[in-house]
Amino acid sequence: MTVRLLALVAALALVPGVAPGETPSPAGATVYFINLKDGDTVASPFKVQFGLIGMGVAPVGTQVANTGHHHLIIDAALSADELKAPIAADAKHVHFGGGQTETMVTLPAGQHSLQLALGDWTHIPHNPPVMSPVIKITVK
Ligand SMILES: [Cu+2]
Repeated sequence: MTVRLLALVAALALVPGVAPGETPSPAGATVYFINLKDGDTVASPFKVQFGLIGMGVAPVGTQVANTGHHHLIIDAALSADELKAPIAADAKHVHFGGGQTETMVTLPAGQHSLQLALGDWTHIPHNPPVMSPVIKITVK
């Protein structure tokens, strides 16, 4: 009896539990800017299109494996700690929780950095994080 119970406990411990900040991303998952590249000059407002390879887009609150929603990081970077928590929601961290794959962005003239980061159904980046390279653009 005791041995059986221990075996059951051991089996339950092996069930992969997904803790906050531990939603896995599949190998090769890539997020990228479809219509912008590093060094581009744009006129504000400008369109930004989000590309995603190897995963799907799902709205906030929908927990489906290998999905997430886009976040546009503007003139900011996510620290190691921030990669384990829900992404902030402010002017520099824009959420697309409805599953949007493009947006219009208004920024003042000058140089700005942009980065895409995928978040899970609770806005936490996947493990490993799925983020684009940072690109620098000039708004004229
Ligand atoms: Cu989000």
